Amino acid sequence: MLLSNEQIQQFRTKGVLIAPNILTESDLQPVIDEINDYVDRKAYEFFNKDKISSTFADLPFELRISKIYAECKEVVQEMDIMSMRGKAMHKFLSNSNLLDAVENLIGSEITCSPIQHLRAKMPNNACEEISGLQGVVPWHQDAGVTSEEAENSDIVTCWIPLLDATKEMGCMEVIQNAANKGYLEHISSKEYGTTIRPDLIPKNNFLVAECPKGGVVFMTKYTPHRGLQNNSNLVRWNIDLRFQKTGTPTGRAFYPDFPVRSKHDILQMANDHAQWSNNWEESIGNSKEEAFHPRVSKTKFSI
Ligand SMILES: O=C(O)CCC(=O)C(=O)O
Ligand SMILES: [Fe+2]
Repeated sequence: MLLSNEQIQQFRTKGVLIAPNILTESDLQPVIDEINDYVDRKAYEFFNKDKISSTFADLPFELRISKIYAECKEVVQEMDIMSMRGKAMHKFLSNSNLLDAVENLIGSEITCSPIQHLRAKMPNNACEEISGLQGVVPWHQDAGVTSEEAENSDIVTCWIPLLDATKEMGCMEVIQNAANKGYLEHISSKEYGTTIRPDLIPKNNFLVAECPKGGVVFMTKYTPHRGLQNNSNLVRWNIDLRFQKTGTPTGRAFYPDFPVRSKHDILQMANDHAQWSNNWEESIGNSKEEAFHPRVSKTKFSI
């Protein structure tokens, strides 16, 4: 869906835009069906190995995985875009309603960054220990988890809920009008993960970024944000994708990026699921991740 001039202006000045009605049910449903199939497969696999007490087959999308997770955390081990490598998800990466809006923000030559995730943020009562893509995320800028070579890349984060994301469910919180400060030093601690140095976190213009299904939260790579705790009984499902101008570094050169919209290029990987999937498989197999240097400061800082 195209953005209005007012929305584009808002993104430029505030560094964040919550835009409802970007995606339709038929854009999202194939992705949800594919995730449901994955959860179903895992449920039967674990049930047959006596790892869980039930397949929880009668529970809906927003509940089922939390019950499985409470009994067996392994269920999320391979649950991300690059490990599932599903056909519907691959197709969604070049969804035209989404790209129409992205084009309004970064122009018509668009590359899909390999920094992309599927998150099932678990209800706080699902079990005692919740971490990674299932847990809370501390204050950060996406530039803080990207290497410095992407400094000049114009990257837009698209945070896409798969059901209405409310404060109670642990939607994001964003700091508006702060992206123009550029990169803020990040530190990494065992307890908090990678986060903006606490004394550098802006003190005002907070926005709880509730977003209805079909909507998208757009952010720049310098927009400070965090993921709140899920205090509801439901799983807060979302995907977060990043798009940027083709030809600019993604900050993860060893993972596959590919053009998804262009007036000149042939969109080969966007049209070829097998090629995309193989590229991911190979680069994960080569585990070049050791070569990845996020911009986290090495200096000690206690929080
Ligand atoms: O989903 C969350 O809670 C945090 C997501 C995030 O940091 C991102 O999409 O960049
Ligand atoms: Fe983020």
